Amino acid sequence: MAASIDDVESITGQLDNRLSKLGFEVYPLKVGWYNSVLSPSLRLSYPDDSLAVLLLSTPAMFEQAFLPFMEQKSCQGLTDPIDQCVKHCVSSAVTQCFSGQNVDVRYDYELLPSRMPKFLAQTAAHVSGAAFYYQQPDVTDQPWGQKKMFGVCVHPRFGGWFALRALLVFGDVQVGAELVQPAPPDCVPSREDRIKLLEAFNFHWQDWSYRDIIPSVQKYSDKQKEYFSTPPAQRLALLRTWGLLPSEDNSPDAPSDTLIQLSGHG
Ligand code: B12
Repeated sequence: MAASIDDVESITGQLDNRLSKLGFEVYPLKVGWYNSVLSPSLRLSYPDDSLAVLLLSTPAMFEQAFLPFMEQKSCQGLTDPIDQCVKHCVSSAVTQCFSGQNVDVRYDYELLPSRMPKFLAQTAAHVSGAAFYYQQPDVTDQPWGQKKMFGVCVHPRFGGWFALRALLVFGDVQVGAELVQPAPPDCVPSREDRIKLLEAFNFHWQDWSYRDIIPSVQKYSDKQKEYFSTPPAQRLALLRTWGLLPSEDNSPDAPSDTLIQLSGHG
């Protein structure tokens, strides 16, 4: 269907209505904005005018969605608890808002058979205007020689205290020129700070410092920091000490720490 700007606002509004109270933000984009910066093998196979929506989690997601999800004993099986929670929130919202419609939901942790991610979350964040993606070429006169430095997105309100979670592609919704591409706010404009940011993200990401490259309106709570700084294989044990999972002795069905497959991205 050819969609007007009102239709786009209705789609993002319905998602926002269900997901903002759980600590998520939603940003519309056109597939063409994303595809135009990628090589053909990484592009999404949808027409350029197709509508997509990027979802990210803010610091509030942990307390507003994850802990209640665990308290309701909704976590099951062998996949990462945060990934299960995000999937539960997003798929319930999509089913409730768009039942019968063709929505391709891609999560940040999913891989294609080629082992490439199902979508490049940072590229989607940049082209949707959600968060500037600072990459190696964004630093003039680079000090790192031949070394490959991973890039990092900075959100104008949350700095680095957020995670990119999913891309929803509405293959049947085509938007025209009324949806204008917003530039992501360049909140780390100086060369010196960009070097500091990329070095913190690549060499010291465990100390959280890259997340504080700009002041943020909200950060991860101490509990959330404890969770994400625990190695993925020990997170189930931590959830047990918090009383959010049955102890292994009492429950033969409890997921095993050694079998669990974890993405671990926070
Ligand atoms: C694989 C992966 C890793 C790997 C490899 C990292 C990498 N970047 O390749 C490892 C395990 C090392 C890793 C580690 C971490 N990761 Co990681 N990781 C991912 C994952 C799943 C895929 C990244 C990937 O493979 N990209 C493919 C490469 C080729 O893409 P690229 O480098 O961006 O190159 C493309 C762009 O340059 C684009 N392009 C070209 N020209 C232009 C121009 C413009 C303007 C634009 C916008 C794009 C563009 O084309 C290129 C491809 O051809 C993403 C989630 C996702 N689905 O995207 C998270 C992700 C990047 N990781 C994330 C994080 C936070 C981390 C860690 C801190 C761990 C943690 N606590 O979660 C560490 C930090 C890095 C480190 N020091 O090790 C976050 C980053 C958030 C942010 N603020 O940017 C992400 C987005 C996950 C999330 N849920 O939020 N990670």
